[in-house]
Amino acid sequence: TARVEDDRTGLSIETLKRAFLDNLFYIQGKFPRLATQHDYYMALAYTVRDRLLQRWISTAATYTEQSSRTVAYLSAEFLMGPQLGNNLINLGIYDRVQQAIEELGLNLDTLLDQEEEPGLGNGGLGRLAACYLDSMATLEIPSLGYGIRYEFGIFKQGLQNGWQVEFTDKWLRLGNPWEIPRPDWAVQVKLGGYTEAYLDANGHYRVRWIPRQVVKGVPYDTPILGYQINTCNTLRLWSAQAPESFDFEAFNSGDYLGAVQEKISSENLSKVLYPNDNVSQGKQLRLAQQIFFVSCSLQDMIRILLRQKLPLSEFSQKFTVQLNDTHPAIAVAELMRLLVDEHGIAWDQAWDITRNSFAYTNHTLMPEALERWPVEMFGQMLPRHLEIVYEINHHFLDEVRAKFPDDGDRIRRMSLIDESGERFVRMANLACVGSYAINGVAALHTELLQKDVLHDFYQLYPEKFNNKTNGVTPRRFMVLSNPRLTHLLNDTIGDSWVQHLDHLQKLETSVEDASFRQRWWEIKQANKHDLATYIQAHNGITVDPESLFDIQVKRIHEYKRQHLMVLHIITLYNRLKANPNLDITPRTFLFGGKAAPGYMMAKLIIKLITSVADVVNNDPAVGDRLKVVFLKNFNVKLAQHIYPAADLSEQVSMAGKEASGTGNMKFAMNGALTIGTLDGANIEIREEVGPENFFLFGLTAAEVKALKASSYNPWNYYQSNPELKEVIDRLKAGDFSGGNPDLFRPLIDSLLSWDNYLLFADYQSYIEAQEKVSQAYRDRDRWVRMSILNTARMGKFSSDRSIAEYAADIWQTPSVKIELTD
Ligand code: 26Y
Repeated sequence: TARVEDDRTGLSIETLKRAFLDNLFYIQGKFPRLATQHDYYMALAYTVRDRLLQRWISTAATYTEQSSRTVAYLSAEFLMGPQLGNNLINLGIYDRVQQAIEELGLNLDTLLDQEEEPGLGNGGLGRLAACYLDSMATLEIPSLGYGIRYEFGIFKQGLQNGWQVEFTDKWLRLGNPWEIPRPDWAVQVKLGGYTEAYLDANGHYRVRWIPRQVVKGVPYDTPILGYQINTCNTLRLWSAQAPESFDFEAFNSGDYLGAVQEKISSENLSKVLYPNDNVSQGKQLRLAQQIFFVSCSLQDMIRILLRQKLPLSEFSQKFTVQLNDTHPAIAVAELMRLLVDEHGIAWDQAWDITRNSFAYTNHTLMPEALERWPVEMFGQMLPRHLEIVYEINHHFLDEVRAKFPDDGDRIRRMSLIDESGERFVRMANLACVGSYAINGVAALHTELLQKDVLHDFYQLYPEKFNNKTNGVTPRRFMVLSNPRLTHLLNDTIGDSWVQHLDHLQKLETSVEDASFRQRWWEIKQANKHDLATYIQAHNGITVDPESLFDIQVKRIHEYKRQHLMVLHIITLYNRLKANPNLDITPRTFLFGGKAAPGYMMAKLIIKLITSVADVVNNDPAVGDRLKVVFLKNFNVKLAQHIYPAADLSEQVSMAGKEASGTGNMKFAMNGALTIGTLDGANIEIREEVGPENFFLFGLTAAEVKALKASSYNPWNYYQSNPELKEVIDRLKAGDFSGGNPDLFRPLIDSLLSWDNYLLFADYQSYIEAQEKVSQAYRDRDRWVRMSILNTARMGKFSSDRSIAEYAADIWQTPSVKIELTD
């Protein structure tokens, strides 16, 4: 008798169709005549989730049986992007599902487009965490991602009259089929109140913390499947709730409204993601979010350890805890508290365990991003943690004094407490002291950490420092987002590159093959055509797919210098106005990115871009030669349409400011050429692709430092460079603001009087490099060769390589094979 495939695990087209219709009926409660496209999306998502669950359970069972050493990746942000398409790719059933869906008279792209992406991150740091989860699963490394289940993720960006407006991101409104709540594993987190000392039954001095408030953390799990492997790890996000017992008391005492208030204030903890990228505001609720998810996660790890019958002394053998920047760095004090206060372990032993458990990744050189909490606020919310921080500091400063006697300045700089004015707890210092490894995210960044930002810690603990250059997952950013290119690559060199990105090297011989080059060109054109269609639909602007697509997408920040690209656009515009018949390379300039809602200068940069777009796009003298487009609400979903369609990737930060960048990698993998400074990972990308295949400009980090030390004056550049002067003068005159000279004044004034990020110093070099870009693009054959070589040489920038290095050098986590049991 023919065996009927299981409805929940079978992968044949017939079974997939049956399971899909079943889920539509029994989960969505709809039948085809009433179902919306979103209902169909949900039915498909549940069909896929069932197949993940089978692998997930085998994985959990294996890890438990083997007590596998596990990475706990602690991050306040996970910018996952849509899940359905990625899971289809990793399950290896994309084509089959596409066929099944078509046979049912539906369209897979339409269904994929229904998914509301979980925007639980700001930008690079959060997206890196998501790429790393994919790579850890693919490399079969046991891992748990721990974070916050924000009810509202990063705001949705709208444009009104060219200005950014923010809308709440209600991503959970229609339900989230990918998560499974685990209320039985809920834990409690204490806040506020006071501490008191007591003697325990053995006469030992102990401290107990009497909190003012207790919040319940409920975990929601999302399965993270590796690429064509059975490993299915977990992303565990904590949602804050009021504990029943707590508001009950208030209720019984008659304070009903107070009880409800308490509930609201508890649930606030996981309400909304702070939308700041690279600036810390020191807000109390933000500190509460940090202790909330960190305490939940550490308690969860201890539960797992004890369930496996392992003693607490083996915490650091069972887990290695990666701190994604300082956002979870309070974990150092919290683990000490759990071990010493709650589990009765002696301080010295607890400190050994703690120091062997944590590793810290730094992501930024921006001074304003360094987190510091006013001691007053910290002590109000976390009275016991403040005592513990003081105690750690006491021991630590003794250690510093032993190695560097009579060096008061060093003590003041390294202390966990900043006492130069109002007192602050320094989270980077806490992370450095409490971790066995400290890493930067690109070679230059790690070097600058050692030289500047963390120099004192480097002198004390040189052996802790190491570099881990970032990477991105080729599954999402090539296979899923660029199917045309993927087919060509598979046809040409087979598909092993998806797991071994360095195999793309095999493409190098095809550079000489004219028909391959032709296919390469046609694929880029087709991708550009798709993006042009999107732009037409969303912006109402007609762009020419034959023009050079010149793109900058990332958070809006002065150090990233979106406005340098604007200076170039106005320069070209001025040239065309002066010489209408000028033969220039037609370009489409594309921008995308969100500004932090409180960052006025970033918002003004968006208004500048949209204002320049209005003038340039509507000037008949320009015709179709220049088009400027601001794509609103740049997120992972949109990013996946953009990278494959780029000719030129703009990576133009002031050297020494962008820790790594990861968009730079996504562009280059998809065959875009880069115009960039010697900053972050740009340096390593240029090394890999070859200087002849990269458009370099601008000062080096060392030159930036020297110029700033020698009292830089932007005014001199303005006076001595006629094209630059004309650009600024036109802005000043109001040529791009309907004659209003005030609109962009804050921006112009800042450039003319400080120019903190040296746009004027780099202007001429940038313009000249752009000239070379325009020339290169005119020679199609040469351009295509460069484009192919960029893709062929990007092997290093797979997040698989990064994660393999973390595993070997920091984590010491062997991979664990998962067999499917049914
Ligand atoms: C303090 C808090 C408000 C804060 C929140 C978010 C501080 C920083 C951030 C985000 C930082 C971030 O995204 N950094 C980026 O990390 C990427 C991954 O390592 C790098 O590629 C990128 O250069 C860096 O800016």
